[in-house]
Amino acid sequence: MMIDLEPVRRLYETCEPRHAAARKKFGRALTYAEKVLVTHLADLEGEDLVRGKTEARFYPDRVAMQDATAQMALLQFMLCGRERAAVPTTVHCDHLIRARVGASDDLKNSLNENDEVYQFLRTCSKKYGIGFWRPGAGIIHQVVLENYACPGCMMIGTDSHTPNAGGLGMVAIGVGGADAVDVMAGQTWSLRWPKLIGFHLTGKLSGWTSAKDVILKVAEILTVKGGTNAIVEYFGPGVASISCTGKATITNMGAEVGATTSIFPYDTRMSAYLRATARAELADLADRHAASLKADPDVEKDPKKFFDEVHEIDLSKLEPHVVGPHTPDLARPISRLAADVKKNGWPADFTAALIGSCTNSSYEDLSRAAHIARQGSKKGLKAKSAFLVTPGSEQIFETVKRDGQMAAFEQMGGNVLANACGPCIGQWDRPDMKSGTKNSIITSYNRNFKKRNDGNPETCAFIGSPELVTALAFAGTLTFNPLTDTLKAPDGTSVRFEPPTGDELPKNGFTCKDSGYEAPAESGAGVNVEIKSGSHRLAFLEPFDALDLIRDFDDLLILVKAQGKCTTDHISQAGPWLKFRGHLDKISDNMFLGAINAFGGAPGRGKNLLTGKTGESFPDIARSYKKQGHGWVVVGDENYGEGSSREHAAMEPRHLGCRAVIVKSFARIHETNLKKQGVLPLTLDRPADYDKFRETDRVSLRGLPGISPGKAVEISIRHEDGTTETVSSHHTLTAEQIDWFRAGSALSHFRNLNRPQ
Ligand code: MIC
Ligand code: SF4
Repeated sequence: MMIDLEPVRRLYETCEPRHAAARKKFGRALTYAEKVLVTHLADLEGEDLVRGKTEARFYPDRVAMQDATAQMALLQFMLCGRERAAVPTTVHCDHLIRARVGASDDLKNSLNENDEVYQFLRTCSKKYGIGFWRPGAGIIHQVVLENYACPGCMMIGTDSHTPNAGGLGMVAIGVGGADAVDVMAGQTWSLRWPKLIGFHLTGKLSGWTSAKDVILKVAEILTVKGGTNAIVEYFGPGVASISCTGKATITNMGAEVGATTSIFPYDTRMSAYLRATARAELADLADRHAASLKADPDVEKDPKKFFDEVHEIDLSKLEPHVVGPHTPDLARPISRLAADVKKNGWPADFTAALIGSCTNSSYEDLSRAAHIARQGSKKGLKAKSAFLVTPGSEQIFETVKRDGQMAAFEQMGGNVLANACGPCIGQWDRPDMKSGTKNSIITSYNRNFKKRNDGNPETCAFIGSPELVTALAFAGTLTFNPLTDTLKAPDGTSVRFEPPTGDELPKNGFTCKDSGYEAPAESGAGVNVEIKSGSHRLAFLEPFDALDLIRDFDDLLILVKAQGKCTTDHISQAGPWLKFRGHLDKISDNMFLGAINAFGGAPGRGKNLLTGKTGESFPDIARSYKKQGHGWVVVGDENYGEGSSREHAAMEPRHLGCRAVIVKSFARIHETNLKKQGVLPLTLDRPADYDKFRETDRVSLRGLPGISPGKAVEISIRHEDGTTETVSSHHTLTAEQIDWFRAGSALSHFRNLNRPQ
């Protein structure tokens, strides 16, 4: 077993007294999410806990990081002066592997291409007491679910899909690297005390309907920002009909509604999963404490008293769904897809079908998809489009290889990729498709923003369950509804698929000869972390300097006024840029390359207001402003910074001279990342004031020396014609976060505090 049971035993023993104290404090029973939160609070008695308003301080039990975000997190951790990570921490190499030809060649190429980065991560892990999962071991969230996720525990992870572990009853939250550094440095970690959204599940999953369809429906109900600063908690009789890995699919993709995390209560399906993944002792322990690992009985009796919002889904009536393109909340049942595709003129025939990813690569997922694959192959059908499979971990790969699911995919023409993120994060070399060509693809992944998978803005990406995607792959068209339609087999007969079935867990147990885990050194004293001078991939960091709160915030230029969706992919694209994740200056060359400027022009380009030149790239303009000592701001729309946890989307602007980001509303992780890096996140009191900002304006932020929690910040906008308008905005900085802002960044503040006197 990869986790130490002793701390879990101690935690479970504190549950009852802690929960009793919290019931007393709130004067009512507790939901399950609240139970886990209160057992991890730094000061249950002292904290003022107002949902969606106050910040609370926690001691999480564990940290997980993936290679693309761990580089920056570890570069920051190295500046903290600690010898070892204060809590159990792991690093997972999954994002940097390119999908080109197939698992073994792609892995070999990646080891060559990324050797320097992997060596850095490996030696850092060794030195600082961090567990290291080498390339090919699997995708962070699958590996965590199989080894570290633990009911009733709390984890933070430098990836927005960390909530995957909520499928095993854990409060698991996605954060930027600087937050991970707090926890690894033994400090408390703070989070806005979340609102609670309850989903009451009734009925039973059956037939074609899968866990994926539950979360696609949730995304439709809540939309991409409906979960912001809230935990989504599932309860009700329907919960029992969803396997543990199915629950993880649902909590994983809760990131797509902006939720802080999502969680299911502990149950027998979780117990079975723990036992199947060699954690029987943990299952026994959790079984004994089961009452602490679910909501109090009163919650289900009258949920409206406990949740800010309650929604119902009857699983027996839920149809399989498909969402997209371009946003995960554009949902419809499969029965309406054909008409929708036609109406909107999206290409009906798709060019690739992809299954797997951290969201949907469990044994059950692949077994159900393989059942469909076998039905088609038996009738002589082959996939009509490219069909790519990414297993979530080495353990899954070896097990489905042994049990025949892989062979079923290969027989229908599937290509098995490495156990890694691959096409899901844009690491997909697609020789078949020139950028700019309009086409559709369908995946079982979780994100489908423009350019996400193959860098092509003209690719329409749809998302559905792996079994549905597999069935569609035989048809090659989005107009096929496998629940009602038939396909023609080569012998002229018609083929109608039976609803998919598949084992939840392998009858003969999981198999894994080489998990890919490397334990850290007992003592890191002799381990040297090196970065080659002149490296293009890695560079040591310098903490950001403090700014002058009057002078540096006056007469700012507007670099970009982002129009519509501005996700972290728009701010700092992944794909080809992932290779510079450890080199702040180099990766800053991708800043805002996907952003649509409200002032017109091609995406990623704007006007240099100092030279008057138009059509320059945003990084070039920002560098020129910085060189001439001009600070700048970003103006943004709703849910600005939606999507991933990458703190590069905050560090790059900070590095190139951004002082504030002024928006209609923020996504949670990105707002925190901006605070951590010393960029002021401001929300307009009146969203319509967004329209007042013009391209040639000068923007001044008033009263910053006196900035304090809850105090408004006045924004004065001077137009080119000499007129001035003032708009009001608010920030959500706490007193501690104001200290970060004053110091230049959270890390600069930490170093000031710990500087030898
Ligand atoms: C993603 O799914 O967008 C990523 C890539 O996993 C990111 C993290 C990153 O940008 O490295 C996330 O979800 O946080
Ligand atoms: Fe990797 Fe995609 Fe999962 Fe992000 S969402 S961790 S890129 S598989």
